[in-house]
Amino acid sequence: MTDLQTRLAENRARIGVVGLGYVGLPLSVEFTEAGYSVAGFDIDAERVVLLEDGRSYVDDVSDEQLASALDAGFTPHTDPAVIEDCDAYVIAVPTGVSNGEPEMDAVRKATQTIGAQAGDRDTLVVVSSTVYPGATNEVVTPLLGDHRDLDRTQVAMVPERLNPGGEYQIDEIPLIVGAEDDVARRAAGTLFESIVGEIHPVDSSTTAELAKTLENTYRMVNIALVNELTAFAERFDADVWDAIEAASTKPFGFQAFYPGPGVGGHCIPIDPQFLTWRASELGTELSLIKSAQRVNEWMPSVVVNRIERILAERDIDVEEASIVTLGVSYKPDVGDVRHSPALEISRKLDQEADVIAVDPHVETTDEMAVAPAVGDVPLEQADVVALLVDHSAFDLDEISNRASLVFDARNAVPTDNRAEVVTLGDETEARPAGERLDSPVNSASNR
Ligand code: SAJ
Repeated sequence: MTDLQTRLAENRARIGVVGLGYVGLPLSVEFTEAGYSVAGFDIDAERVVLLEDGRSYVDDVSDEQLASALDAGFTPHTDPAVIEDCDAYVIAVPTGVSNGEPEMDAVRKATQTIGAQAGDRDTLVVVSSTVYPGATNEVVTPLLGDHRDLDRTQVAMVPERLNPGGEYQIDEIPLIVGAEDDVARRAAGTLFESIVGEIHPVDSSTTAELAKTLENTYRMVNIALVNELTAFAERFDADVWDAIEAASTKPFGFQAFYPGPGVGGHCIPIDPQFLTWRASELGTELSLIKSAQRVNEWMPSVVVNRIERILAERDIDVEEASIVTLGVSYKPDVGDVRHSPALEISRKLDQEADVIAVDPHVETTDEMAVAPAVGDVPLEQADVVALLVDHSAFDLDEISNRASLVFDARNAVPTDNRAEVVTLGDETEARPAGERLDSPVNSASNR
Protein backbone atom coordinates (compact mmCIF):
# COMPACT_ATOMS: atom_id res chain seq x y z
CA MET A 1 0.00 0.00 0.00
CA THR A 2 1.43 3.38 -0.95
CA ASP A 3 1.94 6.00 1.69
CA LEU A 4 -0.80 8.06 0.00
CA GLN A 5 -3.25 5.14 0.19
CA THR A 6 -2.41 4.63 3.89
CA ARG A 7 -2.91 8.29 4.71
CA LEU A 8 -6.27 8.30 2.90
CA ALA A 9 -7.39 5.05 4.54
CA GLU A 10 -6.43 6.33 8.00
CA ASN A 11 -8.05 9.75 7.42
CA ARG A 12 -4.65 11.35 8.02
CA ALA A 13 -4.48 12.84 4.53
CA ARG A 14 -4.66 16.57 3.89
CA ILE A 15 -7.30 17.46 1.32
CA GLY A 16 -7.28 20.58 -0.84
CA VAL A 17 -10.66 21.53 -2.37
CA VAL A 18 -10.54 24.03 -5.24
CA GLY A 19 -13.85 25.88 -5.69
CA LEU A 20 -16.13 26.36 -2.65
CA GLY A 21 -19.47 26.52 -4.46
CA TYR A 22 -22.54 24.23 -4.32
CA VAL A 23 -20.27 21.20 -4.93
CA GLY A 24 -16.96 22.13 -3.23
CA LEU A 25 -18.40 23.47 0.02
CA PRO A 26 -20.55 20.42 0.86
CA LEU A 27 -17.58 18.17 -0.01
CA SER A 28 -15.23 20.22 2.22
CA VAL A 29 -17.65 19.98 5.14
CA GLU A 30 -18.18 16.23 4.62
CA PHE A 31 -14.41 15.50 4.35
CA THR A 32 -13.81 17.51 7.52
CA GLU A 33 -16.58 15.61 9.32
CA ALA A 34 -14.91 12.39 8.10
CA GLY A 35 -11.77 13.44 9.99
CA TYR A 36 -9.58 14.77 7.18
CA SER A 37 -7.71 18.06 7.46
CA VAL A 38 -9.31 20.18 4.73
CA ALA A 39 -8.21 23.42 3.11
CA GLY A 40 -10.45 25.22 0.62
CA PHE A 41 -9.22 27.59 -2.07
CA ASP A 42 -11.64 29.95 -3.81
CA ILE A 43 -10.90 33.05 -5.90
CA ASP A 44 -14.06 34.81 -4.64
CA ALA A 45 -12.98 36.92 -1.64
CA GLU A 46 -16.58 37.76 -0.65
CA ARG A 47 -17.42 34.08 -0.37
CA VAL A 48 -14.35 33.35 1.73
CA VAL A 49 -15.24 36.21 4.08
CA LEU A 50 -18.76 34.78 4.47
CA LEU A 51 -17.34 31.31 5.18
CA GLU A 52 -14.82 32.58 7.72
CA ASP A 53 -17.81 34.29 9.33
CA GLY A 54 -19.62 30.98 9.49
CA ARG A 55 -22.24 32.06 6.94
CA SER A 56 -23.08 29.44 4.31
CA TYR A 57 -24.40 30.51 0.90
CA VAL A 58 -25.18 26.93 -0.19
CA ASP A 59 -28.62 25.41 0.52
CA ASP A 60 -27.07 22.00 1.29
CA VAL A 61 -24.72 23.34 4.03
CA SER A 62 -26.21 24.86 7.19
CA ASP A 63 -24.40 27.53 9.22
CA GLU A 64 -24.18 25.02 12.08
CA GLN A 65 -22.46 22.43 9.86
CA LEU A 66 -20.08 25.12 8.57
CA ALA A 67 -19.31 26.33 12.11
CA SER A 68 -18.38 22.85 13.30
CA ALA A 69 -16.23 22.30 10.18
CA LEU A 70 -14.38 25.55 10.88
CA ASP A 71 -13.90 24.47 14.51
CA ALA A 72 -12.52 21.17 13.23
CA GLY A 73 -9.94 22.99 11.15
CA PHE A 74 -11.55 23.54 7.74
CA THR A 75 -9.66 26.52 6.27
CA PRO A 76 -11.22 28.48 3.41
CA HIS A 77 -8.88 31.01 1.78
CA THR A 78 -8.22 33.06 -1.34
CA ASP A 79 -4.46 32.47 -1.11
CA PRO A 80 -3.57 29.34 -3.14
CA ALA A 81 -0.82 28.59 -0.61
CA VAL A 82 -3.57 27.37 1.69
CA ILE A 83 -3.65 24.15 -0.40
CA GLU A 84 0.12 23.75 -0.54
CA ASP A 85 1.45 20.21 -0.36
CA CYS A 86 -1.88 18.38 0.11
CA ASP A 87 -2.15 14.62 -0.33
CA ALA A 88 -5.28 14.89 -2.41
CA TYR A 89 -7.06 17.62 -4.36
CA VAL A 90 -10.64 17.92 -5.57
CA ILE A 91 -11.50 20.23 -8.46
CA ALA A 92 -15.03 21.57 -7.89
CA VAL A 93 -15.06 24.74 -9.94
CA PRO A 94 -17.97 25.80 -12.14
CA THR A 95 -18.13 24.70 -15.75
CA GLY A 96 -20.69 25.62 -18.34
CA VAL A 97 -21.28 26.16 -22.01
CA SER A 98 -21.02 29.32 -24.08
CA ASN A 99 -21.95 29.34 -27.75
CA GLY A 100 -22.30 25.57 -27.57
CA GLU A 101 -18.66 25.20 -26.43
CA PRO A 102 -17.64 23.86 -23.00
CA GLU A 103 -16.18 26.48 -20.65
CA MET A 104 -13.08 24.82 -19.27
CA ASP A 105 -11.13 27.91 -18.12
CA ALA A 106 -11.90 27.48 -14.43
CA VAL A 107 -10.88 23.80 -14.59
CA ARG A 108 -7.62 24.73 -16.37
CA LYS A 109 -6.82 27.42 -13.78
CA ALA A 110 -7.66 25.08 -10.89
CA THR A 111 -5.39 22.41 -12.40
CA GLN A 112 -2.53 24.88 -12.78
CA THR A 113 -2.99 26.06 -9.19
CA ILE A 114 -2.81 22.45 -8.00
CA GLY A 115 0.21 21.84 -10.23
CA ALA A 116 1.94 24.81 -8.60
CA GLN A 117 0.97 23.99 -4.99
CA ALA A 118 1.26 20.18 -4.86
CA GLY A 119 4.40 18.69 -3.33
CA ASP A 120 6.70 16.08 -4.86
CA ARG A 121 5.20 13.03 -3.15
CA ASP A 122 2.36 10.82 -4.44
CA THR A 123 -0.70 13.00 -4.89
CA LEU A 124 -4.31 12.31 -5.88
CA VAL A 125 -6.17 14.79 -8.09
CA VAL A 126 -9.93 14.29 -8.51
CA VAL A 127 -12.16 16.13 -10.98
CA SER A 128 -15.70 16.58 -9.58
CA SER A 129 -16.75 19.47 -11.80
CA THR A 130 -19.08 18.32 -14.57
CA VAL A 131 -17.08 18.19 -17.81
CA TYR A 132 -17.44 16.71 -21.28
CA PRO A 133 -16.48 13.05 -21.77
CA GLY A 134 -12.70 12.93 -22.26
CA ALA A 135 -11.89 16.25 -20.55
CA THR A 136 -9.95 14.80 -17.61
CA ASN A 137 -7.61 12.84 -19.89
CA GLU A 138 -7.33 15.55 -22.52
CA VAL A 139 -7.13 18.70 -20.38
CA VAL A 140 -6.42 17.99 -16.69
CA THR A 141 -3.80 15.23 -16.84
CA PRO A 142 -1.61 16.88 -19.53
CA LEU A 143 -1.71 20.19 -17.62
CA LEU A 144 -0.66 18.42 -14.42
CA GLY A 145 2.15 16.85 -16.45
CA ASP A 146 3.43 20.36 -17.23
CA HIS A 147 3.97 20.87 -13.47
CA ARG A 148 4.85 17.52 -11.98
CA ASP A 149 5.85 13.88 -12.44
CA LEU A 150 2.73 12.05 -13.60
CA ASP A 151 4.12 8.80 -12.20
CA ARG A 152 3.55 10.33 -8.77
CA THR A 153 0.12 11.71 -9.66
CA GLN A 154 -3.11 9.70 -9.43
CA VAL A 155 -5.90 11.27 -11.47
CA ALA A 156 -9.58 10.32 -11.13
CA MET A 157 -13.04 11.63 -12.03
CA VAL A 158 -15.80 11.51 -9.40
CA PRO A 159 -18.84 13.38 -10.72
CA GLU A 160 -20.89 15.30 -8.17
CA ARG A 161 -24.36 14.01 -7.45
CA LEU A 162 -26.16 16.43 -5.20
CA ASN A 163 -29.93 16.60 -4.81
CA PRO A 164 -30.79 20.30 -4.60
CA GLY A 165 -33.99 20.73 -2.61
CA GLY A 166 -34.51 16.95 -2.56
CA GLU A 167 -34.75 14.39 0.23
CA TYR A 168 -31.42 12.62 -0.38
CA GLN A 169 -28.44 13.66 1.75
CA ILE A 170 -24.95 13.63 0.23
CA ASP A 171 -23.96 10.44 2.12
CA GLU A 172 -27.00 8.56 0.79
CA ILE A 173 -26.10 9.01 -2.89
CA PRO A 174 -23.62 6.47 -4.36
CA LEU A 175 -20.72 8.04 -6.26
CA ILE A 176 -19.08 6.92 -9.48
CA VAL A 177 -15.26 6.71 -9.33
CA GLY A 178 -13.52 6.64 -12.71
CA ALA A 179 -9.78 6.35 -13.33
CA GLU A 180 -7.41 4.84 -15.86
CA ASP A 181 -5.67 2.55 -13.34
CA ASP A 182 -6.32 0.62 -10.12
CA VAL A 183 -4.03 2.75 -7.92
CA ALA A 184 -5.81 5.99 -8.79
CA ARG A 185 -9.26 4.35 -8.67
CA ARG A 186 -8.49 2.88 -5.24
CA ALA A 187 -7.14 6.12 -3.84
CA ALA A 188 -10.16 8.12 -5.03
CA GLY A 189 -12.50 5.34 -3.90
CA THR A 190 -11.00 5.39 -0.40
CA LEU A 191 -11.34 9.17 -0.13
CA PHE A 192 -15.00 9.31 -1.27
CA GLU A 193 -15.99 6.14 0.58
CA SER A 194 -15.30 8.17 3.72
CA ILE A 195 -18.30 10.39 2.98
CA VAL A 196 -20.78 8.20 1.05
CA GLY A 197 -22.19 4.76 1.76
CA GLU A 198 -21.40 3.35 -1.67
CA ILE A 199 -19.05 3.95 -4.57
CA HIS A 200 -19.26 2.52 -8.09
CA PRO A 201 -15.82 2.17 -9.71
CA VAL A 202 -15.53 2.39 -13.51
CA ASP A 203 -12.51 1.73 -15.71
CA SER A 204 -11.89 5.27 -16.94
CA SER A 205 -12.57 8.92 -16.14
CA THR A 206 -14.24 9.19 -19.56
CA THR A 207 -16.80 6.56 -18.54
CA ALA A 208 -17.50 8.53 -15.36
CA GLU A 209 -17.89 11.76 -17.36
CA LEU A 210 -20.24 10.05 -19.81
CA ALA A 211 -22.31 8.57 -16.97
CA LYS A 212 -22.69 12.02 -15.40
CA THR A 213 -23.77 13.75 -18.59
CA LEU A 214 -26.05 10.79 -19.39
CA GLU A 215 -27.82 11.07 -16.00
CA ASN A 216 -28.75 14.69 -16.60
CA THR A 217 -29.47 14.26 -20.30
CA TYR A 218 -31.85 11.43 -19.46
CA ARG A 219 -33.82 13.86 -17.29
CA MET A 220 -33.70 16.67 -19.85
CA VAL A 221 -34.95 14.45 -22.71
CA ASN A 222 -37.76 12.91 -20.66
CA ILE A 223 -38.89 16.29 -19.40
CA ALA A 224 -38.93 17.51 -23.03
CA LEU A 225 -41.07 14.52 -23.96
CA VAL A 226 -43.83 15.42 -21.50
CA ASN A 227 -43.49 19.14 -22.29
CA GLU A 228 -44.03 18.52 -26.00
CA LEU A 229 -46.90 16.14 -25.22
CA THR A 230 -48.52 18.96 -23.28
CA ALA A 231 -48.94 21.07 -26.42
CA PHE A 232 -50.08 17.96 -28.32
CA ALA A 233 -52.56 16.73 -25.66
CA GLU A 234 -54.41 20.01 -25.91
CA ARG A 235 -55.30 19.15 -29.54
CA PHE A 236 -55.96 15.58 -28.58
CA ASP A 237 -58.28 16.86 -25.83
CA ALA A 238 -56.52 14.63 -23.31
CA ASP A 239 -55.07 15.53 -19.90
CA VAL A 240 -51.31 15.00 -19.78
CA TRP A 241 -51.15 15.02 -16.00
CA ASP A 242 -53.77 12.28 -15.75
CA ALA A 243 -51.95 10.31 -18.44
CA ILE A 244 -48.64 10.55 -16.58
CA GLU A 245 -50.32 9.49 -13.35
CA ALA A 246 -51.91 6.55 -15.12
CA ALA A 247 -48.62 5.55 -16.79
CA SER A 248 -46.92 5.74 -13.37
CA THR A 249 -49.03 2.84 -12.15
CA LYS A 250 -46.84 0.56 -14.26
CA PRO A 251 -44.46 -1.10 -11.74
CA PHE A 252 -41.59 -1.18 -14.22
CA GLY A 253 -40.32 0.53 -17.36
CA PHE A 254 -41.75 4.02 -16.76
CA GLN A 255 -40.41 6.90 -14.67
CA ALA A 256 -42.67 9.89 -14.33
CA PHE A 257 -41.48 13.34 -15.34
CA TYR A 258 -43.81 16.30 -15.33
CA PRO A 259 -44.43 19.17 -17.73
CA GLY A 260 -43.70 22.66 -16.58
CA PRO A 261 -42.47 26.10 -17.54
CA GLY A 262 -39.14 24.66 -18.77
CA VAL A 263 -35.90 23.35 -17.29
CA GLY A 264 -33.55 25.52 -15.27
CA GLY A 265 -30.63 25.22 -12.94
CA HIS A 266 -26.98 24.82 -13.77
CA CYS A 267 -27.13 21.20 -14.80
CA ILE A 268 -30.10 19.91 -16.76
CA PRO A 269 -30.08 22.67 -19.43
CA ILE A 270 -26.26 22.63 -19.63
CA ASP A 271 -24.77 19.15 -19.24
CA PRO A 272 -26.45 17.67 -22.36
CA GLN A 273 -24.59 20.29 -24.39
CA PHE A 274 -21.32 18.67 -23.31
CA LEU A 275 -22.51 15.59 -25.19
CA THR A 276 -23.77 17.40 -28.28
CA TRP A 277 -20.55 19.41 -28.47
CA ARG A 278 -18.44 16.29 -28.07
CA ALA A 279 -20.41 14.53 -30.77
CA SER A 280 -19.87 17.41 -33.19
CA GLU A 281 -16.15 17.34 -32.32
CA LEU A 282 -16.20 13.68 -33.27
CA GLY A 283 -17.92 14.45 -36.57
CA THR A 284 -21.44 13.30 -35.72
CA GLU A 285 -24.66 14.74 -34.27
CA LEU A 286 -26.92 13.79 -31.35
CA SER A 287 -30.15 15.11 -32.90
CA LEU A 288 -32.47 13.68 -30.26
CA ILE A 289 -30.77 15.66 -27.51
CA LYS A 290 -30.79 18.81 -29.63
CA SER A 291 -34.49 18.45 -30.36
CA ALA A 292 -35.26 17.93 -26.69
CA GLN A 293 -33.24 21.02 -25.82
CA ARG A 294 -35.29 23.09 -28.29
CA VAL A 295 -38.57 21.84 -26.79
CA ASN A 296 -37.56 22.78 -23.25
CA GLU A 297 -36.24 26.18 -24.35
CA TRP A 298 -39.62 26.75 -26.01
CA MET A 299 -41.68 26.16 -22.85
CA PRO A 300 -41.35 29.65 -21.31
CA SER A 301 -42.92 31.12 -24.47
CA VAL A 302 -45.64 28.46 -24.34
CA VAL A 303 -46.51 29.57 -20.80
CA VAL A 304 -46.41 33.27 -21.72
CA ASN A 305 -48.64 32.51 -24.72
CA ARG A 306 -51.11 30.60 -22.53
CA ILE A 307 -51.34 33.40 -19.98
CA GLU A 308 -51.85 36.03 -22.69
CA ARG A 309 -54.51 33.89 -24.32
CA ILE A 310 -56.37 33.30 -21.05
CA LEU A 311 -56.47 37.06 -20.50
CA ALA A 312 -57.57 37.66 -24.11
CA GLU A 313 -60.38 35.11 -23.70
CA ARG A 314 -61.58 37.32 -20.82
CA ASP A 315 -61.16 40.52 -22.87
CA ILE A 316 -58.21 41.65 -20.79
CA ASP A 317 -55.44 43.24 -22.79
CA VAL A 318 -52.11 42.01 -21.46
CA GLU A 319 -50.78 45.56 -21.58
CA GLU A 320 -53.41 46.61 -19.06
CA ALA A 321 -53.22 43.46 -17.01
CA SER A 322 -51.93 43.00 -13.47
CA ILE A 323 -50.24 39.64 -13.07
CA VAL A 324 -48.80 37.94 -10.00
CA THR A 325 -46.22 35.25 -10.74
CA LEU A 326 -45.52 32.70 -8.00
CA GLY A 327 -41.96 31.35 -8.00
CA VAL A 328 -38.78 32.81 -9.47
CA SER A 329 -36.19 30.10 -8.72
CA TYR A 330 -35.55 27.26 -11.17
CA LYS A 331 -37.35 24.62 -9.09
CA PRO A 332 -39.25 24.16 -5.81
CA ASP A 333 -37.69 24.80 -2.41
CA VAL A 334 -34.36 26.19 -3.70
CA GLY A 335 -33.21 29.80 -3.98
CA ASP A 336 -31.18 29.26 -7.16
CA VAL A 337 -32.31 31.33 -10.19
CA ARG A 338 -29.68 30.11 -12.67
CA HIS A 339 -31.32 29.59 -16.09
CA SER A 340 -34.68 29.80 -14.32
CA PRO A 341 -37.62 29.46 -16.78
CA ALA A 342 -39.91 31.05 -14.17
CA LEU A 343 -37.73 34.16 -14.07
CA GLU A 344 -37.67 34.26 -17.88
CA ILE A 345 -41.49 34.13 -17.95
CA SER A 346 -41.88 36.88 -15.34
CA ARG A 347 -39.41 39.01 -17.23
CA LYS A 348 -41.23 38.46 -20.56
CA LEU A 349 -44.63 39.26 -19.06
CA ASP A 350 -43.17 42.28 -17.27
CA GLN A 351 -42.32 43.80 -20.66
CA GLU A 352 -46.07 44.22 -21.31
CA ALA A 353 -48.10 43.78 -18.13
CA ASP A 354 -47.77 44.98 -14.55
CA VAL A 355 -46.09 41.99 -12.90
CA ILE A 356 -45.43 41.25 -9.22
CA ALA A 357 -43.17 38.23 -8.67
CA VAL A 358 -43.27 36.32 -5.39
CA ASP A 359 -40.68 33.86 -4.06
CA PRO A 360 -39.92 32.96 -0.43
CA HIS A 361 -36.46 31.60 -1.39
CA VAL A 362 -35.19 34.43 -3.60
CA GLU A 363 -34.43 37.83 -2.07
CA THR A 364 -34.02 39.70 -5.32
CA THR A 365 -32.83 39.24 -8.89
CA ASP A 366 -30.97 41.59 -11.22
CA GLU A 367 -34.04 41.83 -13.43
CA MET A 368 -36.93 42.41 -11.05
CA ALA A 369 -37.97 42.91 -7.44
CA VAL A 370 -39.31 39.82 -5.66
CA ALA A 371 -41.89 39.84 -2.87
CA PRO A 372 -41.10 37.25 -0.15
CA ALA A 373 -44.67 36.11 0.55
CA VAL A 374 -48.15 36.00 -1.04
CA GLY A 375 -49.42 37.75 2.09
CA ASP A 376 -47.62 40.89 0.90
CA VAL A 377 -49.29 41.08 -2.51
CA PRO A 378 -52.89 41.89 -3.59
CA LEU A 379 -53.88 38.56 -5.15
CA GLU A 380 -57.51 39.68 -5.10
CA GLN A 381 -56.77 42.53 -7.53
CA ALA A 382 -54.68 40.47 -9.94
CA ASP A 383 -56.20 39.65 -13.33
CA VAL A 384 -54.33 36.35 -13.21
CA VAL A 385 -52.06 34.63 -10.70
CA ALA A 386 -49.57 32.28 -12.35
CA LEU A 387 -48.07 29.42 -10.32
CA LEU A 388 -44.70 28.77 -11.98
CA VAL A 389 -42.80 27.04 -9.14
CA ASP A 390 -44.69 25.02 -6.53
CA HIS A 391 -42.63 25.90 -3.46
CA SER A 392 -43.82 24.03 -0.34
CA ALA A 393 -44.06 27.42 1.39
CA PHE A 394 -46.91 28.51 -0.91
CA ASP A 395 -50.31 27.98 0.74
CA LEU A 396 -52.18 26.91 -2.38
CA ASP A 397 -55.54 26.90 -0.61
CA GLU A 398 -55.07 30.50 0.49
CA ILE A 399 -53.94 31.44 -3.01
CA SER A 400 -56.89 29.79 -4.75
CA ASN A 401 -59.30 31.33 -2.24
CA ARG A 402 -57.95 34.85 -2.71
CA ALA A 403 -57.33 34.88 -6.46
CA SER A 404 -60.13 34.90 -9.06
CA LEU A 405 -58.11 33.33 -11.89
CA VAL A 406 -55.06 31.07 -11.57
CA PHE A 407 -52.83 29.69 -14.33
CA ASP A 408 -51.19 26.57 -12.93
CA ALA A 409 -48.00 25.47 -14.70
CA ARG A 410 -47.38 22.72 -12.12
CA ASN A 411 -50.81 21.05 -11.72
CA ALA A 412 -50.70 21.79 -8.00
CA VAL A 413 -53.51 24.28 -7.34
CA PRO A 414 -56.80 23.03 -5.84
CA THR A 415 -59.64 23.59 -8.33
CA ASP A 416 -62.53 23.60 -5.83
CA ASN A 417 -61.87 26.97 -4.21
CA ARG A 418 -62.86 30.47 -5.31
CA ALA A 419 -60.42 30.74 -8.20
CA GLU A 420 -61.01 29.52 -11.73
CA VAL A 421 -57.93 27.37 -12.38
CA VAL A 422 -56.46 26.79 -15.87
CA THR A 423 -53.69 24.17 -15.84
CA LEU A 424 -50.90 23.89 -18.39
CA GLY A 425 -51.81 21.19 -20.84
CA ASP A 426 -55.48 20.73 -20.08
CA GLU A 427 -57.01 23.70 -21.81
CA THR A 428 -59.81 22.42 -23.92
CA GLU A 429 -61.15 25.58 -25.49
CA ALA A 430 -61.23 25.10 -29.24
CA ARG A 431 -58.82 27.47 -31.02
CA PRO A 432 -58.51 28.62 -34.64
CA ALA A 433 -55.77 26.53 -36.31
CA GLY A 434 -53.61 29.61 -36.97
CA GLU A 435 -53.25 30.26 -33.26
CA ARG A 436 -52.06 26.78 -32.42
CA LEU A 437 -48.54 26.64 -31.05
CA ASP A 438 -46.39 24.06 -32.75
CA SER A 439 -43.36 22.30 -31.30
CA PRO A 440 -40.09 23.97 -32.40
CA VAL A 441 -38.89 20.54 -33.45
CA ASN A 442 -41.67 20.43 -36.10
CA SER A 443 -41.00 23.99 -37.26
CA ALA A 444 -37.22 23.24 -37.31
CA SER A 445 -37.74 20.05 -39.35
CA ASN A 446 -40.20 21.86 -41.71
CA ARG A 447 -37.54 24.50 -42.33
N1 SAJ B 1 -38.22 19.53 -14.01
C1 SAJ B 1 -39.41 19.43 -14.75
N2 SAJ B 1 -40.10 18.24 -14.70
C2 SAJ B 1 -39.65 17.19 -13.95
C3 SAJ B 1 -38.42 17.32 -13.21
C4 SAJ B 1 -37.73 18.51 -13.27
O1 SAJ B 1 -39.85 20.34 -15.43
O2 SAJ B 1 -40.34 16.17 -13.92
C5 SAJ B 1 -37.47 20.80 -14.10
C6 SAJ B 1 -37.27 21.48 -12.74
O3 SAJ B 1 -38.36 22.30 -12.43
C7 SAJ B 1 -36.00 22.29 -12.98
C8 SAJ B 1 -35.20 21.40 -13.93
O4 SAJ B 1 -36.14 20.49 -14.51
O5 SAJ B 1 -36.29 23.51 -13.63
C9 SAJ B 1 -34.08 20.62 -13.25
O6 SAJ B 1 -34.53 20.16 -12.01
P1 SAJ B 1 -34.02 18.71 -11.49
O7 SAJ B 1 -34.60 18.48 -10.17
O8 SAJ B 1 -34.29 17.74 -12.54
O9 SAJ B 1 -32.44 18.83 -11.44
P2 SAJ B 1 -31.33 19.71 -10.67
O10 SAJ B 1 -30.65 20.58 -11.66
O11 SAJ B 1 -31.85 20.37 -9.47
O12 SAJ B 1 -30.35 18.57 -10.22
C10 SAJ B 1 -29.86 17.66 -11.18
C11 SAJ B 1 -29.92 16.31 -10.50
N3 SAJ B 1 -29.56 15.31 -11.47
C12 SAJ B 1 -30.24 14.14 -11.49
O13 SAJ B 1 -31.13 13.86 -10.73
C13 SAJ B 1 -29.77 13.16 -12.54
C14 SAJ B 1 -28.91 16.30 -9.33
O14 SAJ B 1 -28.83 15.00 -8.79
C15 SAJ B 1 -27.53 16.70 -9.83
O15 SAJ B 1 -26.63 16.77 -8.77
C16 SAJ B 1 -27.63 18.05 -10.47
O16 SAJ B 1 -28.54 18.00 -11.56
C17 SAJ B 1 -26.24 18.40 -11.00
O17 SAJ B 1 -25.58 19.19 -10.32
O18 SAJ B 1 -25.83 17.81 -11.98
